Amino acid sequence: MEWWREARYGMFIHWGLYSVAGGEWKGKDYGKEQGGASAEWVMNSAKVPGKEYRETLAPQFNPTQFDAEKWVSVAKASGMKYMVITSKHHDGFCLFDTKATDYNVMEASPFKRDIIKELSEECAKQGIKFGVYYSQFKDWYHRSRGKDNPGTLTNEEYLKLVEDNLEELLSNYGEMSVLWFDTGGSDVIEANAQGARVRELQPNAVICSRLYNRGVPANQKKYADFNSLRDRELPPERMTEDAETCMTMRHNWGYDRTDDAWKSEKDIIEFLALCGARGVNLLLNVGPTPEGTLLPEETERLAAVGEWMKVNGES
Ligand code: FUL
Repeated sequence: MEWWREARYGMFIHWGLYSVAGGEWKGKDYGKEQGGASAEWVMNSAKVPGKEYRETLAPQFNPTQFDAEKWVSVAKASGMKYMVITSKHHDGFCLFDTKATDYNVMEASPFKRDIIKELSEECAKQGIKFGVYYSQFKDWYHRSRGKDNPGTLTNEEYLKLVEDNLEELLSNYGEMSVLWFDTGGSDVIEANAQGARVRELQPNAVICSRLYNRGVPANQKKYADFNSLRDRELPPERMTEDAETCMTMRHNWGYDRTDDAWKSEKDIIEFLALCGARGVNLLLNVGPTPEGTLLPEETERLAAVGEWMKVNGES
């Protein structure tokens, strides 16, 4: 945990097929500022069947301007010490080369570049810790959700997919420093098995408490290394246990075409300072465009934090 405790500030990246939709489906806005769920939830919000979602968005996912070197440099210059990207969000699409499903960047999209590979290698090169977000429980594409949403896999097959994906993520990308599981609804036995596998394959990786359901008592969260607080949640007093909160720069986590609720540079810096004072790490989110770029509003804010960090001797 040592590097993680010292790191304090990292980059969160929400990127996937939903970035192409940009919070809209068939001309209707499903982004959070419209009172709906966040943009990366569009598949669920607009009740899009898996096949239709894939056939509409995957052929359009071709972010030719993606440049891992740029993203990692921007994070580093902002004083960030680690990076966590959505390897598979709730829509089930894998941003990495996997044999376990063909619903992935190499086979289902024209892009055919392993995003996790490019970013992990660049992070290693520039000395930033690299980790992945992986939605182990919610998967609206693969996992059956009843008669109306059959999914492509049975529950048993789905658990095997998670197992295989973890094996790949933990074996094929060098050092994996963070496993950011999300919204565990799985039972404790399942979660423990997944945690144990992480320990086996990457003993130094740090595991997010969202591997477990929120209702599980702390002493049963066997493999949770740090407590993931809610979005922008901070305790009133300094934490004694390892904790992290996350925050996005506007309303939505994934790219949204119309969201202009940008937090100011001052808001972000003050929140980061407060996180430091309360002993909580901050994972600050960007939602890159379908072309593969960070938005100017994001890079400006990240640069401003970097300046502040320098002036205050933080990086
Ligand atoms: C939540 C997810 O449902 C959101 O889409 C986002 O990824 C946020 C950071 O975590 O559980």
